[in-house]
Amino acid sequence: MQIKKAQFIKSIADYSTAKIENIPQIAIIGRSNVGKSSLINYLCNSKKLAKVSSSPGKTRLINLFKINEQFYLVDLPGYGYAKVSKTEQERWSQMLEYYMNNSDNLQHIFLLMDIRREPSDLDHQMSLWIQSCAIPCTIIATKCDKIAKSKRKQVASLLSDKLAMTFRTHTILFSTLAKMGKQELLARFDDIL
Ligand SMILES: Nc1nc2c(ncn2[C@@H]2O[C@H](COP(=O)(O)OP(=O)(O)OP(=O)(O)O)[C@@H](O)[C@H]2O)c(=O)[nH]1
Ligand SMILES: [Mg+2]
Repeated sequence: MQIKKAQFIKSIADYSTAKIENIPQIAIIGRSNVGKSSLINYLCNSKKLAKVSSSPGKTRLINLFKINEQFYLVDLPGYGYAKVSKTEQERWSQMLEYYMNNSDNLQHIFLLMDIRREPSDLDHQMSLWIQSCAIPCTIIATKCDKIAKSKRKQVASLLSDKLAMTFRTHTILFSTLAKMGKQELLARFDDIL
């Protein structure tokens, strides 16, 4: 796939009342600061389509991007940012759970994992949710530029097992900085849609 057109459509606080088009959705999820917004910008050849921040917790709403007038790419709020209140964290988790249980057009989830980090409790919870909703998933190992080239494949190949995925999950090595993984990810879109 080639991304010819990418538009920001809207930010949604309450998915239950959101008016959106009946087109396929592909969602991007992962802990705060893992690189979700950067990935969207890199894929869409844009510097500022999605807001990137060095301070975690930037994306607090569900952001919808429409790609090639064909499907929505959904930037979900990052989880696990320690400095937000319990109430806010609870709100996030309800928002994500609602979305995952009610988005009938959701065809695939890209679960982003920082290649340097061990999966957190919330990553495990996310993996369980994804599997319990039976949504097909691909793991994206982000920030691959941060570890030695020789180690990347091996470290990334362990993620699926570490996240207790029942099926061996396709894993893509990715880095916006080193410009890695874009073509593989775009090819994945073709497979999904
Ligand atoms: N080294 C490196 N840093 C990256 C890469 N991708 C993103 N970053 C940095 O990681 C930080 C967070 O990136 P974002 O794209 O805002 O992360 P996010 O997952 O959208 O974060 P939230 O919206 O807070 O959930 C920024 O400082 C980025 O510059 C990468 O491939 N390599
Ligand atoms: Mg973001």
